[in-house]
Amino acid sequence: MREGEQFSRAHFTFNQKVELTLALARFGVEYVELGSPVSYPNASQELTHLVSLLESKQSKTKILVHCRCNKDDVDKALETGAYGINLFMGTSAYLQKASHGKNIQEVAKIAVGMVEYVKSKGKFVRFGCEDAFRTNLDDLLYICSALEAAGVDQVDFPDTVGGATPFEVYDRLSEFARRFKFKIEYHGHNDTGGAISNAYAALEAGAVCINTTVLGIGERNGICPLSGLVARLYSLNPALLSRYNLKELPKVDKLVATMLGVPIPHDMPITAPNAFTHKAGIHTKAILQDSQAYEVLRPEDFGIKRTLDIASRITGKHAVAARAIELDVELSDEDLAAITEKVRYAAGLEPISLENVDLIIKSYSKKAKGE
Ligand code: HCA
Ligand code: CU
Repeated sequence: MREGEQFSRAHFTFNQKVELTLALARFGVEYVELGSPVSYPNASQELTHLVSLLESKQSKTKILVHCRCNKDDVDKALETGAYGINLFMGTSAYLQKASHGKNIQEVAKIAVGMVEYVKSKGKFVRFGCEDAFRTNLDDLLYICSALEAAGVDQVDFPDTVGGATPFEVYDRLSEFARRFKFKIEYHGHNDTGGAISNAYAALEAGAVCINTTVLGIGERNGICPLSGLVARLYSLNPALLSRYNLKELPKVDKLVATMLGVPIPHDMPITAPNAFTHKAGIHTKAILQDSQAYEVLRPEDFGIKRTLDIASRITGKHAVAARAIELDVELSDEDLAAITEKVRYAAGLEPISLENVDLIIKSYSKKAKGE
């Protein structure tokens, strides 16, 4: 939710945050990351309320608070009763210069101080090396050694500008997973369209925590979408996702789209309006025989119905025949061929609807002909 709120069109009210947190908990996410208690006037009270709300429901979902490495901010975050603190600071040369003006030794010193402080309070703490993929390897190793010695639980490696390739993500994270004992987290932006593949590469490299947002919203064009990561993993092995309530996923995406006043993007895995719509005659014929012929995901596992788009100029007789059965209209082979040609011809002139197709089919029914 912290990254999601950085999407320029997002302005979640407190009630919307409550609704969204509960929806995410129903889906079964492990953590909800919320923004800093000092990010806006009521942030601290809202955080406290959301923490106790999840506790009162005995939810397994935990709240983490994103926090600058600043003791006052951390103290306020700890007061909310959240499960843990997500610290962060820029580590790349760009951010050392343009963001805080500190070199890597200074950054490490501040980070270590804050990690030790949070640990002394008995809380989960992770540190995010902002812009990790443009951070000099020696600098990254230096700060990670310091964080490990300080007892950090988890380190996040964000691709802050979304420029990393899946191979870079895999190489860097597998090296850090080999060298260090802390848990590896990945947070990847989508500036070059690779957020889902990069998140997957991170998991293969040993990351155990992947940041996602609903619909992939976030700063600029956002990060890895939740449904994208779910699709990526589900197609490999559904058992990887057995802890989640997959049928809640379309509801979560719809909820956020409604809150933002935007449609679900046409290319969103699983939840796009046409993610399971088949159109070409060759496809619909095969799908009617075996849905796996043209599907790598099973829509019914997400509570979604597959549809055949038969009202098109590239439709085929098998799709028309299936629709006739749905309409309880009996057709001869010649009628079926004639209807298919009519639909293809009509849809070639201008877009037509399923109702138009239904009218054509019904006009061939024995009863209609008799009359
Ligand atoms: C930000 C940058 C961040 C932080 C990620 C993190 C990024 O603060 O907006 O702390 O895990 O992409 O680097 O979102
Ligand atoms: Cu980010």
